[in-house]
Amino acid sequence: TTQSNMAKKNQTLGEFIIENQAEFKYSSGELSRLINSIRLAAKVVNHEVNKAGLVDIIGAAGDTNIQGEDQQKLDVYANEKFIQTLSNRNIVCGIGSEENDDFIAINSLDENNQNKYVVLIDPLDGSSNIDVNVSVGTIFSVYRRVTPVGTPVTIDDFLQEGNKQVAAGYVIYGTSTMLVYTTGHGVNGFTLNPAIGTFYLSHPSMQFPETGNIYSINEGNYAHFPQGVKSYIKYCQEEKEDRPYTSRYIGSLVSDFHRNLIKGGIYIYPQTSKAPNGKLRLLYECNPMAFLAEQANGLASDGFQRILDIQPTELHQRVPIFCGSRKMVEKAEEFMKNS
Ligand code: P6P
Repeated sequence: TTQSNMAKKNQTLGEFIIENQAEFKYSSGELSRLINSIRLAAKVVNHEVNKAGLVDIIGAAGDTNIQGEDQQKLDVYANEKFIQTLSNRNIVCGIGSEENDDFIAINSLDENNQNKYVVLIDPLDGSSNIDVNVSVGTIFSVYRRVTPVGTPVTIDDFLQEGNKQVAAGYVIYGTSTMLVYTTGHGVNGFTLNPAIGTFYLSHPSMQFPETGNIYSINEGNYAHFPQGVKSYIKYCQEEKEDRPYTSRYIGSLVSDFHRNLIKGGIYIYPQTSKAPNGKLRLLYECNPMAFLAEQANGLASDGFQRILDIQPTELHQRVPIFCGSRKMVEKAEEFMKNS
């Protein structure tokens, strides 16, 4: 973390972005404008999420997305808001979203389109939790395009290894609404003051504790886990040294990740019989969370290799993920490699 990340009492997100503009290397302020548009969309979506139970915005919109999941109206709403905000500001040349089968090219037929960023987004992850008033989140991932500016954006601009990300983060719509993001210079958390619609730097330079005693996994799938995962779960539960650990599983990736980032812990979504490649998507869930994890001195792997080194092959592909406190991920990988 650089000197400029040192917390300034009550610094706002706007001031933080300006102060750290210099760190967005090669960026002519576009990346700052991109983060600002995420900030705006987050406030708009937060407003709807916070009153979800009050208006007839809940309930399946009748469609299903590519994942075959019921599309809740709030999913659709959040997707539209983020796409609209990112498109209107003429900052990105393409968007890939969990809610859209194919990527969206933005003004790519305009040969004057000098925009060099593409964004991948899960507009409302864990949306099935909305009906039961459990925290949900938005996850985003930003790359510099690989095709020349002024030409149509292609799938290659989206299928980049996670180690090429220039920014990544999430919004968590929880007991408070926070924006947590990185541009490769550490992880910083901003809390929204809804009364005035301003995000304040509340968690400067966030770091995973080296180890922890919380493991997050859906043990309902135990019978179908790989042996290495079964052995690691038994390791977490045995009465020895600093164990047994505590099992905490909210069923909302952003919430489980955020709690582990603050308290220490590991989140695992391994392969199961229903999900032979795991359930979480590489491009707009695992890669952004892996970038954040590593920037916060944690780890993220598929059990064997760094998530950030996986070469994507298609927009909605799924990978298993083990992420969180360094020592806990290393231990889980030991069980995976020796099973
Ligand atoms: P399961 C929510 O649908 C999600 O994508 C993540 O937010 C969450 O961690 C996971 O799936 C929960 O999946 O199979 O345990 O219900």
